[in-house]
Amino acid sequence: MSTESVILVGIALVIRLTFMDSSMSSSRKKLMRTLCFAVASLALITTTLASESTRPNVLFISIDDLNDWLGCYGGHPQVQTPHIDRLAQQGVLFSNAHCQAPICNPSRVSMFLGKLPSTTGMYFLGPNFRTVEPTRSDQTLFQTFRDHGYFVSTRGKIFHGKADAASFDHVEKSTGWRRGAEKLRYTLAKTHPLWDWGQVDVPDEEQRDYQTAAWAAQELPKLAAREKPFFLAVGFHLPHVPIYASKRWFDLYPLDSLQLPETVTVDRDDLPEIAKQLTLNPTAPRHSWMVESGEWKHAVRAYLAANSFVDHMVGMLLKSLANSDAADNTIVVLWSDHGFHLGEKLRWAKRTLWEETTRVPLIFAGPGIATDQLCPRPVGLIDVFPTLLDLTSLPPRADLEGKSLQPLLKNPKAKWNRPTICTFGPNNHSLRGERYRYTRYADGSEELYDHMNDPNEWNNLLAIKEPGVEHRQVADRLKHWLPTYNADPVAGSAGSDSPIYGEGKISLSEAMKKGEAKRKAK
Ligand SMILES: [Ca+2]
Repeated sequence: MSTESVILVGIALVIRLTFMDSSMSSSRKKLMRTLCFAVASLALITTTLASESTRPNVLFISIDDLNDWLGCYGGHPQVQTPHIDRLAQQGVLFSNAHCQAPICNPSRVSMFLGKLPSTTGMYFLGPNFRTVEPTRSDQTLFQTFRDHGYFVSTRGKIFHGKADAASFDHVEKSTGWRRGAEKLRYTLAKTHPLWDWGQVDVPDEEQRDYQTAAWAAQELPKLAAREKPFFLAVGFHLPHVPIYASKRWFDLYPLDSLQLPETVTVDRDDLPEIAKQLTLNPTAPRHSWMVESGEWKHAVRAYLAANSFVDHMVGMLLKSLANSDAADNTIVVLWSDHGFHLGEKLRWAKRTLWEETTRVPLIFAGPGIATDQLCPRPVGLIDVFPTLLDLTSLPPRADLEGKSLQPLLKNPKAKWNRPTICTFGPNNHSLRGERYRYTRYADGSEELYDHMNDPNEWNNLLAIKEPGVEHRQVADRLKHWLPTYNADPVAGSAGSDSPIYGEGKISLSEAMKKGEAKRKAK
């Protein structure tokens, strides 16, 4: 019986008693009325408690810097990720999901606060959102679930940097091996010290991400046995640089048959200058170096190996959940904070407004969600917060800028009339609709790509002096969705790693020193 029906039954009984047998003495009537109120109230309390303890749990799985190189996303023809592929079959895979910022911190802050970077001014790697206005006192996704009776627990990389204390009932400290100062594969003097990849001779069980997965797998049956519903947030660090895995995972991808991403040498010729500058990350190796040094295939192989290793660990979590009492009452959400270029558009890493960076895996499975469905509608990580409130029947929050995906989780072909947006730096926005990507930079220059005919975004349809009327109309239609407010970067903003914002004016070796000093300071 729902809370509403209990209230209605209570009211009905009171009315019935009010007009009951007139022969009954007035004191007796009063007593009956009081009893009736007490019964109705007790039923109401019991029902409310029951609905709290039967609310679905949430298993929230984050994978850092994971692009579409998953079997179910088809981003690389050789990648092997059987566990994530199976999860997609059990739920809804969003094939056109995008982050709201193309680097860790602002992407995660936007997702967890449910606000756009253009609203908060959080555009770059720093500062921490708790140290600045206007986000200092914001209530995160996790806090909201805590406030509604959930036990919220976490381990691994969920926030960029330290876990936000107010967000969790329990933060389990990471343990396990991670690459130290030694280099695995190459020594290019002028890149960030984290930039490295290769096979490691360290058993999987000893590695950091594995220990995170093993802990979470042990924790799930315990959480399932609790009276309160749970929200477990598990964050994997791989395949973020340094990209490594053990021999078992490298052996899946023999070098001699490895396929590399498709590129065209003139790809960047039709880009506005601001696009070239914005994406000129001085901490990553240049694509030309990757090709000339012969390292391209080694990095691609390491990324594939790391993805298969992470997939194995996701499998550990899903197996534990399936064997637990919470199997039928848990929503699983798997996502990444942004994608990653491995040579596409002649670039490496993130910090771009192109498809390989903005597109992210996003999969939902569990109660109330369709199974084995692919949803092509353009959605964002910012939509996850309102969706989870909806799926768990928690009250909606008016301050959230995303939109609940619940209609699409029931019917993945349902109508959806809005594009999604990704922002890098103030007033540089890229809108992704179902077919087109439209990008407008702060200086007014533009890009337009037709994904039906150009999935690699090789041809900027607005680069020619007089673009066709049809393309101009598409751009104008999408432009309507650009934010009208663009917050200044918050105080202490840093970590754009772009020449546009000054930081790129330092030389590559200075960038490297800066990175090393930061690591030592930790
Ligand atoms: Ca990241």
